[in-house]
Amino acid sequence: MEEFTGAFNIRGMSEILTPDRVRKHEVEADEPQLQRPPMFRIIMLNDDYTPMEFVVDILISLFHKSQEIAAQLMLQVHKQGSAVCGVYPRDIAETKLQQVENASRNEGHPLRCVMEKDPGD
Ligand code: TYC
Repeated sequence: MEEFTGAFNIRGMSEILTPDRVRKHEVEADEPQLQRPPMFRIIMLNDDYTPMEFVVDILISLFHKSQEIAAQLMLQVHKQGSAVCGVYPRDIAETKLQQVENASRNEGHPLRCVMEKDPGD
């Protein structure tokens, strides 16, 4: 008779089985999930030409800020030169940079962001 167990955390299996159908040798004990990806800050940079309204629109559409927070952030960048507008895993951060660049160039604006590893991460 086969031995069955109700344990979860099944690895390398191509199909999902209900716990009572899983053979013991196919199951590993639960392990703590300690790994998470390094995080990167997107820093928006000021320039003298991009219209304020366009920056606010970008912060709403690409960084999911509310109208009010977007306006505050835009003014922070305008007055202080830069501000963090989001923190993401590397590939998402790279995509955001590209999206800002594409949207800005399409409209003829020089708006730019840079990314840096989150120092608090
Ligand atoms: N400084 C720009 C202006 O006066 C506005 C601006 C704000 C541009 C934030 C870029 O990231 C930026 N029109």
